[in-house]
Amino acid sequence: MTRNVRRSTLFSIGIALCLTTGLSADTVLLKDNFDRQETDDSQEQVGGKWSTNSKARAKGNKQVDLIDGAMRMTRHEVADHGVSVAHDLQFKNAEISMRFRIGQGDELGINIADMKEKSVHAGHLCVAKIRLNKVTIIDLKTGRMKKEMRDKAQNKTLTADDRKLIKTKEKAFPIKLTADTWNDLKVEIQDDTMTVSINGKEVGQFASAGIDHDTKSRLRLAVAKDAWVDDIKVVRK
Ligand SMILES: [Ca+2]
Repeated sequence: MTRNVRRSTLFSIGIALCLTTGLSADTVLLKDNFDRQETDDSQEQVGGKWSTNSKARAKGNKQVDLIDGAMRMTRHEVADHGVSVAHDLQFKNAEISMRFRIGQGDELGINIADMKEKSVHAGHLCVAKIRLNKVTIIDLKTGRMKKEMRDKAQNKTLTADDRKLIKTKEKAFPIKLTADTWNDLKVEIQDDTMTVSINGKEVGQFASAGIDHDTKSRLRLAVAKDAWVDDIKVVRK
């Protein structure tokens, strides 16, 4: 057998195996049930390859705590930014699921970034922001986190047209959740479309160019004040 024939035979066998066993391209990138405890509870020891912004933004104060088998993220009073808990993962399309719990007036962002993307501030690509009364799906890459837009916003020089453009990059959906109660969340990213479901029901979906980014590489949980998360799973599609 020539090398090419052998190679194509192996390839055919591979395809046949995939077809007969029904294997798909789905890969579990992350699965964490937070059923562990810190070795020193006074320290921030999240484990599971998570990183936080407590050193950079909260003078090293503990903001992320493992309690009752879940992860609680609480903004420290000295912090100059919301809490961010990040995990590196590579994907274009994925299904991100978790259980979450937020309080009155609070907000949990499922934030996707590519730290190598230089056209935007801090790698921001897209986000699903969850509040008790509203879910907002935002294309940050071609919207408000695009460098020039963000610079203008910082300098307070956004024009009416800029604001109009930014508005087209996000969509909000009304919901009604109970404060301090666990909910199931699913965020699906498929090409340019992000879909959010809560407690098994689709809340809404939004399509925009920035969501289509090929090399997503970081998941960030962004918390305004106080939120709990458990049973997080990310599957690459
Ligand atoms: Ca748990």
